Amino acid sequence: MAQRSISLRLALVLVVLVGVALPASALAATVHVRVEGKSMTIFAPTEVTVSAANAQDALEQASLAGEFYYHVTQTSFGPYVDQVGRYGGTADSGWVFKVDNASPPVGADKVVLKDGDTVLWYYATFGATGGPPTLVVKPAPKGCYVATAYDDNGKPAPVSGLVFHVGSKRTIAGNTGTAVCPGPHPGVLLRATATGAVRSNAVK
Ligand code: B12
Repeated sequence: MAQRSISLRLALVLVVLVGVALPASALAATVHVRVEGKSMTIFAPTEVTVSAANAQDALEQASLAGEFYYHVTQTSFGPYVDQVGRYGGTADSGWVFKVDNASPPVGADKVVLKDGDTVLWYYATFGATGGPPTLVVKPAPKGCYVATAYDDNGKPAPVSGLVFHVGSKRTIAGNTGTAVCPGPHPGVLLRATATGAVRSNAVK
C-alpha cells in the first residue's frame, strides 16, 4: 500500500515537471528575423526563419544561426540588450527592436511571438522626433516592388531620399507606396534605403 502511494506521488511529480518544462518549447513560434547594424546588415537581409518564443529569444536564435556576438545586461527594467555585433550604445543611441513593424513598449523578453511574426533588431539613434523609421520592401504584381517606411507605432511614415538598390551596381529613385519595376534581375537582390531610415529587407 505504502509502495503504491509512493509510486503515485512520483507519477504526480513527473506530471508537474513535464508541465513546467513543456510550455517554453510549446510556445515557440516560427518567425522571421533580421538584424540591422549601424552601417550594415549583421544578419539575414532576406529575413530567415527561426523558432523563437519571444523577441529576446529571436535574437538568441539569430545569433546562433549567424554566429554574431550580442550581450544582455540586467537593468532596473529587466534584461537589456546593450550590444550586438561590434557596437554598444551611447547616451542617445542603442539597440531596439520591432515586431511586425511596430516598437513594443516593453522589454524583448516580454514580447511573446506568434507564427509569421517578423522581428527586426536594429541600431538606432534617437533625436527630438524619436527613433528612425524602418523600411520594408515587398514584391508587387508584374515584377514590381513597393517600399513602405514605418514609425515606432507601425504606421506608414514619410521619408525622403528613397532609393531602390538592385544589387550593388544599380539604383532607382522612388517614393514610398509607389511601385518601381526594375525589369529582370536574376540572382540579384533588391532593397531600399532612405535618408535617416533603417535600410529595408532584401527581396529577390
Ligand atoms: C534612454 C532610453 C533608451 C535608450 C538607451 C540608451 C542608453 N545607452 O542608455 C534606447 C533608445 C537604446 C532604449 C531602448 C529601449 N527602450 Co528605452 N528608455 C530610455 C529612457 C528614456 C531612459 C533610460 C535611462 O537612461 N535610465 C536612467 C539610468 C541611470 O538607469 P539604468 O537603469 O541604468 O538605465 C538603463 C536602462 O534604462 C536601459 N534601458 C533603456 N530602455 C530599456 C528598456 C528595457 C525594456 C530595458 C530592460 C532596459 C532599458 O538602458 C539604460 C542604460 O543602460 C527610458 C524612460 C525613462 N524615463 O526611464 C526608456 C524606457 C526604459 N525604454 C523602454 C523601452 C520599451 C525600450 C525598448 C524595449 C524599446 C524597443 N521596442 O526596442 C528598447 C530596449 C531594447 C533592448 N535593447 O533590450 C521603456 C521600458 C518600459 C518597460 N516597463 O519595460 C521605457 C520606460 C520608455 C517607455 N516609457 O516606454 N531606451
